[in-house]
Amino acid sequence: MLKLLHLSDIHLGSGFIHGRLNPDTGLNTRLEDFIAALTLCIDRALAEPVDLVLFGGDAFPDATPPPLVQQALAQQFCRLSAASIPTVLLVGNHDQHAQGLGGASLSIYRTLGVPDVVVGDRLETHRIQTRNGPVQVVTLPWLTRSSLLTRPETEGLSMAQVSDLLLDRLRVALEGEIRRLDDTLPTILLAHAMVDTATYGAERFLAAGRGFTIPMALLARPCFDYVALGHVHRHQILCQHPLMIYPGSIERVDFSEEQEEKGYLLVQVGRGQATAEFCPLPVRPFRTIQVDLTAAEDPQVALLAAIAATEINGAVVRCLYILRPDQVDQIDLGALEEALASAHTYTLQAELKTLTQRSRLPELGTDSRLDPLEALATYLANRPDLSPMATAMMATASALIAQDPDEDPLAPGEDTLNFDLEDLPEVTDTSQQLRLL
Ligand SMILES: [Mn+2]
Repeated sequence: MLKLLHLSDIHLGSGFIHGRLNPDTGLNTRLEDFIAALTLCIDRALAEPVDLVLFGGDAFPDATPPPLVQQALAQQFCRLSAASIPTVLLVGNHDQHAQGLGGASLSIYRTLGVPDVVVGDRLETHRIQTRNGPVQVVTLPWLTRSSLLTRPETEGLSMAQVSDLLLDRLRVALEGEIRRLDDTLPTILLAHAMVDTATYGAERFLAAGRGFTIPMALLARPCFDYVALGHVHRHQILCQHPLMIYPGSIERVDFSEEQEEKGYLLVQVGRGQATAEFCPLPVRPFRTIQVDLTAAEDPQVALLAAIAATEINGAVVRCLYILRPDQVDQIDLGALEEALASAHTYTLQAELKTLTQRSRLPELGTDSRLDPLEALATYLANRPDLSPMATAMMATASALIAQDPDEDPLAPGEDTLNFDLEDLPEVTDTSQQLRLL
């Protein structure tokens, strides 16, 4: 049996908005968090030690990470290389360069010839010699249309037809790899893919429109002893035979991952068998405090109570509260900031809710056709607050409608909208002000 560590979706360098500057290092604290999570994965691989490390793709937010971030990742994977632990780095959608093939942010490891590091940027089979014998790893990086189809082939086809054609191509290409496998060796498929039976999170939006979904049956082939997946940030087991697992991301990329446990997998693989153990990582908590204060007698007290009831120590916190416009003055932001001071970072997001909703004018039903002047008259009849300017508005509207469209509507000498702003009633309600704008 081989022992391997499977991790995925590092996204090193993302989520800075949830961090702050660490004055001691000059780094964003979220970069430090992500590095710490990755360091724990590599520590474990070395401590076991495992025979092989599989990375399921999405090392960075994009294919051109800043040198500082690129180096932070390299420092960790080079520890495996130094310990002669073979590592497969698969290319995810975030690692690919938008134009054409190659240039993926992980290809540098191949260019530099880093010992024991294999880069999976195409569909191919790697025979890898580990301390516990040989293993074959089929790498299936994120596929885009251009990696399997040419433009003339897709011309005039619908999205669904293109998708079917892509899957046909993939089926044939994968079949080719499978036929060349040595069926006496433990065999692993390492794929960065959106599998149709998975439960998605933010990655669905992050990858919008650029990829395609692969049916599970296409990957769940008996020739594979373990299918190591990447791309979906939520850890999940998709299949038992063969064992097919997303380890998920190693840190929370955004609030959509607030409830998800983060970690990596320790997997034992032999020919015809595999078992996996999910190992949670102690990552920074995210907390959402959501409270509707519109019915609260004292909104400040209610909001402070909601904050006090939440474990915010060292967490990334967002505090969402709903207020009536007349309650705005009752909120003391300074006191809220004080109450949130033990959070790692926090945001306060207030939403104003006007309780008296504006009703649609029954006279302006969808079935009746009104000319614009009639519509304006009906509107003004329902807005007594606008009565001081009603006559002027009607006159101006008639003039505008009667006008030759080529003429300057406000040319000198013509009637202009003429009324005294002093005549308007004093408006105190914010919602009324907004309606006037
Ligand atoms: Mn991905």
